[in-house]
Amino acid sequence: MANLKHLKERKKTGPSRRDVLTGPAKLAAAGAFVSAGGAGGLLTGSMLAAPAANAAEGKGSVGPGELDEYYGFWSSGQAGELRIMGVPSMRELMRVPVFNRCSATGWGQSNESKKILTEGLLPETKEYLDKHGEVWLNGDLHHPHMSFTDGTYDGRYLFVNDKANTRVARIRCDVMKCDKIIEIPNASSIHGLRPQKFPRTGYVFANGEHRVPIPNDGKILDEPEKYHAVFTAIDGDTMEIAWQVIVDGNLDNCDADYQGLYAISTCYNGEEGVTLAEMTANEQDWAVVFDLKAIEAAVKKGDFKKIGGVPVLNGQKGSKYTRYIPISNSPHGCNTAPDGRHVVINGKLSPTVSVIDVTKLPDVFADKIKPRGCIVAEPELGLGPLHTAFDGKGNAYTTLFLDSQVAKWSIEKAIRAFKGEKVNPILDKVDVHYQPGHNHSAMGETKEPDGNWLVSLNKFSKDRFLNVGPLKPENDQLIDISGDKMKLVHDGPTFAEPHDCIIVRADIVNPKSVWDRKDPIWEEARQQAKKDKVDLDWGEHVIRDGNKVRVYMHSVAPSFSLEKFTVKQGNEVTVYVTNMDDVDDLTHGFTLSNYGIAIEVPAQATASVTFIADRPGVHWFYCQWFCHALHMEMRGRMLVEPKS
Ligand code: K7E
Ligand code: CUA
Repeated sequence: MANLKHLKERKKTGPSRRDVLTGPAKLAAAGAFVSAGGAGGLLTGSMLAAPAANAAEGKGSVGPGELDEYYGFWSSGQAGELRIMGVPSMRELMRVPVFNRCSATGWGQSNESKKILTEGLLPETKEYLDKHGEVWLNGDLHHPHMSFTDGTYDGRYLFVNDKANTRVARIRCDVMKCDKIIEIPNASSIHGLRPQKFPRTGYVFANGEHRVPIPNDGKILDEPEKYHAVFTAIDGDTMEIAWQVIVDGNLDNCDADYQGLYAISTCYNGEEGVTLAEMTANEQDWAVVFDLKAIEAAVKKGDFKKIGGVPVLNGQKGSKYTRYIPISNSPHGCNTAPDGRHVVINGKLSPTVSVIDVTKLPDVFADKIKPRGCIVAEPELGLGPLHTAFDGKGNAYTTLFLDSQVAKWSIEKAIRAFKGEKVNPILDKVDVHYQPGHNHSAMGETKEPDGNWLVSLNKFSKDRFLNVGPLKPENDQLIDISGDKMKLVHDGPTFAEPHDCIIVRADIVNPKSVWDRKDPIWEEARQQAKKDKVDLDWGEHVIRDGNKVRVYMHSVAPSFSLEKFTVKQGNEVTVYVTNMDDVDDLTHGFTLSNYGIAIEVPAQATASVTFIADRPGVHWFYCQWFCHALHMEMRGRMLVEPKS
């Protein structure tokens, strides 16, 4: 057993990995580090990278060692995680597990992640999962969006939806880890999700897509006319439900305005059918507009029903809280333009997009004009318009799913054409490969779009890459939109299934490189250590508490402070590992052989895992994150005494 405190100082002053890796000028320092047997000990001669190539070859190429101008935050659909990309290089930088199980990080297994995965679930879900000893480790994450202040990204949080299990999660941008997951009551499948843009987030709006009985307890079954879809406003600071509004139709996508007055959702299945034929029978569905001020006033006054513990308002047709704007059959994407005035509703089954002018919405709510009176343009763009992105020059870029194209069009020309002028709003079209869903431009959902890059997230790659079998990657294509003509510059294969992404200026996102020891994520470990009167930071303790055993150890490369600990067969064992290395990019892990256990312990963090030690014998634990030249030796033994 070795307290590794004496190693602390060297760790603090050691160069970071990036220092060691970039450039001969730093070699002297690296040399000292190597001989000290530190984290850099592994990086000998040939493994040192050449100095960064400065000259990028053409637009969109980012040389070795060069950094991207933008962070891309990508969803992953049924893979359930968030991905961080570099734009324009389209390099995948990191994966952030959210609704999935991650073998590398122990997300879904560590006590800290399990707490986040379970504490925000509804009581009936908790009961169901506890009964079956399960944790939900699948999700369908479609829409990642950053928190806003004053109409632009503020780098605090990312919010994401889970269509599969009706949840909304929050990711802290300072550490790029999920810190809250809540299940939405009264809803079935959260699809569209957008944060309030102004004055700040504020609300996170979440569309309950499927219609179900409320409450969905089995009393109503095959009576679809009694089903409802519900729109939810979540308080993004507390991750509690602020209010819900019941609507007609199925809620699909949504967006907020730049005034803080309205949220708008697309609805399909205005027929309220339950079969495909029923759902697409009518020529028109609608977009539903929510009057935020009227809803807030009603909540304040108590003009709601409390269902599932949250305030629920009726926003069905005829309600004063909503207006229904007829739109051609099955609209899909809903995108507010950076001009702060226009919202584009994408037709999907109709070749058109409908442009709402939000300055006309007060008149719609006052019944001074018909709901359709807020539509100021409706250009026909091509087949299957799904989603629209924007540059800062008044242009919109709409994906055409069936045509496998992106159409660039002028909002202003579309408005003139709608008034009857003979003008073609379509400025350009580019082929994408193939069948695009969402697209997104740099800073394009904020009031400060950059107008240089557009990413088209294409559902099929077909022949664009080497054949990898029946299951093929998707293809995320980078398009240069800085000129008059769109120019395709990069193909990027992605695994299942990024629906949506956002592209955020790098200076807005400033994550830490090491954790703060005071971080609240391991608060339970901190409290337990206090109760056990042990040192969480530098501990090397085994606490026996009846059948429970709590093992506290710390790590400093390349050792754990405990090289062995002994427990009895059947003990419930919790292992707390604290990584006391204070160097960026120095992550350790704790993998317990043949117990199916592996957790990530990044620099200055504590992580823990609990299991029943029911297999007698010698079980090695080891560090599974490559941390040091002696990483292979970073291990120890759990000795499990058999029951006599
Ligand atoms: Cu169009 Cu779920 Cu955003 Cu997919 S949704 S494409
Ligand atoms: Cu610590 Cu590998």
